[in-house]
Amino acid sequence: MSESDQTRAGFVAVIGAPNAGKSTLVNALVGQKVAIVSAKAQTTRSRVMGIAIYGNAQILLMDTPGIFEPKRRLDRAMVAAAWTGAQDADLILFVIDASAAGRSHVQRIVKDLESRKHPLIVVLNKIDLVKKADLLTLAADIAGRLAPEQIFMISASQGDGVDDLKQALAEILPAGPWLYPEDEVSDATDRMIAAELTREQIYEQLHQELPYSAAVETESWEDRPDGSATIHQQILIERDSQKGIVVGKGGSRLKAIGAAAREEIARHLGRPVHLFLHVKVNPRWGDDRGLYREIGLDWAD
Ligand SMILES: Nc1nc2c(ncn2[C@@H]2O[C@H](COP(=O)(O)OP(=O)(O)OP(=O)(O)O)[C@@H](O)[C@H]2O)c(=O)[nH]1
Ligand SMILES: [Mg+2]
Repeated sequence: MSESDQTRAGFVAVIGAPNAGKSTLVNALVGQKVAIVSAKAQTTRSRVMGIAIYGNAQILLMDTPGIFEPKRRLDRAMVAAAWTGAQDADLILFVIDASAAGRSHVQRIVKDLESRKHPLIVVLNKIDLVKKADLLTLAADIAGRLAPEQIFMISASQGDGVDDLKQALAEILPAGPWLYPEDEVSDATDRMIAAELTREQIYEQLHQELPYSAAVETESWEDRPDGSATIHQQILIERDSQKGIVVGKGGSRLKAIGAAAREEIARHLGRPVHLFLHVKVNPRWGDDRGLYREIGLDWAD
């Protein structure tokens, strides 16, 4: 086998501050949606693997929750999941929102990465929002402090620079057999993805603290003889007073969340979906071990 026939495969941990564009980038590299995205910070709650292929390389991208100063148990579990993802990887991909690079939690991650053991690629994202001169200053600062293998300037949402980055990742990964079937794009089960797609609508359609106080669980799933799926999900919220907001006037908000989520889930599955949403108040869902397991998080003490 010649050198160019040699397959490559490896894990890339995609880390960064909340809202940097990590999940957007993972979706862009994979070429389809495997991770949910929102304009609000702290959207991703657990590690999700997206699988991208470039030439002979299988790039296993670990999307991780944003790294910030955790307060609640859920926050601690999320940040722990991000750093564990980084430890397990062959390469760290550090995504920085170039328009918000001065923020304290970004600077904190830079500091933490100074003593890393892993090879590092830095991505300056959202270049569509930043002046070229500022971008070059930022790149020089990061190069001086972290000495990464490479720095890329991209726009994940517009696709600029994504292909060059993908090629670089493919070239840096170790030689070895592919670790997943070639048609697989994610390690998440359909049950998990369906719950995430409903949660994405909660981030999209509800505001203030509500998305952060909500979790979604797929309760039951029935594949029907006509090829459709009947899915029941529970939206867990922390307080009685939040119920009215989620349900809306005459049930209108819950209906809109359900309609949009159903469409997304049906697109993901490639078949019709009947989606039933139930709202349940549970002030202690953030302390429910079973739910952590369901969403793929380790319990944090
Ligand atoms: N202008 C611009 N916006 C972007 C770009 N990439 C991502 N975004 C937006 O940034 C917001 C956050 O994107 P996400 O992909 O959810 O960010 P994340 O880093 O995964 O966030 P967490 O999961 O909360 O840590 C969304 O509104 C995206 O549409 C970009 O290149 N340019
Ligand atoms: Mg995310």
